Amino acid sequence: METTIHPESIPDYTEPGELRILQLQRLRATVQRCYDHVALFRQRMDERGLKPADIQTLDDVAKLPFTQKTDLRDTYPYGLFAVPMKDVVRLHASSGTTGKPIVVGYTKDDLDVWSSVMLRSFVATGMHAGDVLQNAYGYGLFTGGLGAHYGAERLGATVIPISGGNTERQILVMKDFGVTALCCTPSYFIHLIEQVNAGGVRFEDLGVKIGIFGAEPWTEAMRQYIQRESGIKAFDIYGLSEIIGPGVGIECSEQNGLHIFEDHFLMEIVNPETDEVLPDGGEGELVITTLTKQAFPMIRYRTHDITSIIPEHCACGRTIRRIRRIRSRCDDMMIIRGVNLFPSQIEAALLSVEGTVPHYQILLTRKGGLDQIEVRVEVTQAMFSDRIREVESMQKKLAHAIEHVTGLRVPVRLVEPNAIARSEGKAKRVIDQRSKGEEIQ
Ligand code: DLL
Repeated sequence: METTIHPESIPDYTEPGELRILQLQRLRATVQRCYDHVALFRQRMDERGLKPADIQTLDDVAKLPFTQKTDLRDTYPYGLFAVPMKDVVRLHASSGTTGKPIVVGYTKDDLDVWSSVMLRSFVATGMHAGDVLQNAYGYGLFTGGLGAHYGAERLGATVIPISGGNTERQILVMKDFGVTALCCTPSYFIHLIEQVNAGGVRFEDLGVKIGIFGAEPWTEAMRQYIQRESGIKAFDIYGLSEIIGPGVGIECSEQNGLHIFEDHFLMEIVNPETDEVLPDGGEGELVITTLTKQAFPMIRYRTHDITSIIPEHCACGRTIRRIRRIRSRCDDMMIIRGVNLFPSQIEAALLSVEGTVPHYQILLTRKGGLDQIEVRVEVTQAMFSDRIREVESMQKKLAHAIEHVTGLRVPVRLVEPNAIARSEGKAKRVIDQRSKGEEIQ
């Protein structure tokens, strides 16, 4: 597919040397701004005897203190803002896992940068002015809806601000409004495909060509499933509220890694245990420093997302670097009988077996002081009504596929169609009942 070059996407083609000069200039300005306006950051710099002027090269970023999600909680709601509230024109929030949300703020310039990186993201997928985008990311405090909205408008696409949920209406709009591109979470898109098919319509007859999916981990196997079942081309988009929202990075027509908009976001990969910075290619935790954010700049933010930088140039011609799709969050890693296990491994294994639909949940319990795991997988109606023996053989096949990928024998239980709750946003794949006492099922 040929990539359309929109005038505003030109920075993707900056010479690498030029980019590094720009990054250093912006890094130094960001560090100075944080030092001057964010008490916690200044205190941490002072504790290390560091001054903003000590940042002389890009590698000096490693001297700076990390920022953690707990820092955002501890300074709730506005303690890390670097501008007075009169300059903050928008707030978003992401629901933390415990208690209070994380609050993030934007100046007018921040919103401008956000629209610009989202515009570039859409361009990378081959979208242009004239495309009709069904924006099924949630509007509201979640960054997905409004982030995609303004980027697509800026591109000149027609945006349908339908938000998440209300599947019947989503389908009606897809059928009647000439939709050519759609964005939502990959798990919700799978639900949409199923519901379209249930109404007797083939998804590929709808006219949707491009899907922009993110906000949760998904695998290459899931992409293949989506593309096969829907006939669209599916792109992975990455971002997080603390950095800007969606638009930190996106895949291009090569669909082989996500380009990070490095003129706005400086990336490092660190070993999550030792905090050591890894060379390009090493897998570890993505750490991001914002280079242009005004209201809510982030220095060395620990994303908890596991990936690696792809050292090779991309065939699409962009010189900004890529990361591999996010494998998992560090906190999603399960340790079962001493083996590290990621939900994405389970997903890839399940999708390698025909006859399942990619609705699954991983149930963690504790028995006799040991962590137990069970994988629940939905099967198609046809499969479910088959004889017990066939269900058993399917369970075995799935367990075998998981063992092949992970080296672990994991019990698999087939459940009836629709037994696993559908999400309109981020899917909940892991149900952790380990803290609820023993043997609760
Ligand atoms: O999910 C922003 C977003 C909206 C991204 C729409 C893409 C599309 P948060 O709610 O703050 O923001 O969640 C951020 O979601 O740290 C990752 O763990 C996960 N995540 C986001 N995109 C991807 C992706 C939005 N493409 C957290 N692959 C991040 C895997 C993703 N995980």
